[in-house]
Order: sequence, then structure tokens, then C-alpha cells
Amino acid sequence: WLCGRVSACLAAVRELVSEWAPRPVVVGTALVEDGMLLAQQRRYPAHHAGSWELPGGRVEPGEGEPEAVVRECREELATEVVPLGRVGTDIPLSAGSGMSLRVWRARLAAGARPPVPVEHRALRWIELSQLVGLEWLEADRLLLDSLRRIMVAESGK
Ligand code: 9L3
Ligand code: MG
Repeated sequence: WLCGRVSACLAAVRELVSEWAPRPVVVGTALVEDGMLLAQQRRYPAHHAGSWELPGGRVEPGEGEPEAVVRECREELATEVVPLGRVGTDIPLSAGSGMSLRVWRARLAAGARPPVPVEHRALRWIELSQLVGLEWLEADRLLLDSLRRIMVAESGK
């Protein structure tokens, strides 16, 4: 009887700890130049193909978030960016994945090459008026208000 109680108790503790554990982070990059935001169109997986997203991907073990932003932009856009700070709030990604999307504002590094779509179908510099009409991934769409604010701030410079 005691063994049963102890193992039930351990199971409950294990469940609590896994809920408290930080969710693995996927970084997104809000690259804004001249008041325009860079969006990229996914090619895979099938249920994401054709939708638009901010460039980025999973933070690797031992990697900082700004480092992950720089690495993902090298891999996906073949360019150099400078992370500037967080944008908006964490967005939980699709149920079951246990990951969160965390977006960083960035600019192109001095002398950086223009971004190109290395593994995506297309890239597009989006103006404010085009922001809402784009077919964004669900998670990215939740950040449109925050993105609009930084585009407005940047276009005033
Ligand atoms: N995701 C959503 N919005 C984004 C990014 C970069 C990623 N702006 C989601 C799509 C995938 C997961 O995060 O389910 C991992 O991203 P990736 O490694 O496939 O880019
Ligand atoms: Mg990616």
C-alpha cells in the first residue's frame, strides 16, 4: 500500500515539474528596414507551405537567443543581422509541441548582403498597409499589433 502511495506521489511531482520547466524557444526575427518588415513564405511542412512567417527557428542547446537569431538569419537569408531586443510576448506554438515563439527586433548589419530565400519559397518586404492581408502562420499573426508598432516607429526615423 505504502509503495503505491509513494509512486503516485512521485508521479504527481514529476508532472508538476514538467509543467514548470521553461518551454523550448523558437526565435523569430522582425527585420525592419525603411519601415518595411521582411516576411518569408514557407515551403514545408505541407500544412505550413504557402504561409508567411518571420525568419527564425529553434534555439539550440547552449545557445543564447540573440545568437540563434543571427544564426537562423545566416542559414535562411544568407545575411547578417544585429538583434536589437524583444518584440511582443511569447506565443505558445501548436499544441503538443511545447515550444514558444519569441520574436526579436533586428536590423541588417553594416554592409550586409540583401536577404535571399535560401530554403523558403519567397521573401517579401511588407509595407504597413500589406501587413494584415498577408497569409501569416497563426502564431505570427498574433504578433501583428506589436509588429505594426515597431514599423510605425521605424518609418518615422
Ligand atoms: N514557427 C512559427 N513562426 C515562426 C517561426 C520561425 C517558426 N516565425 C514554428 C513553425 C515550426 C516551429 O516553429 O512548427 C519550428 O520552426 P522551424 O525550425 O521550422 O523554422
Ligand atoms: Mg526556420
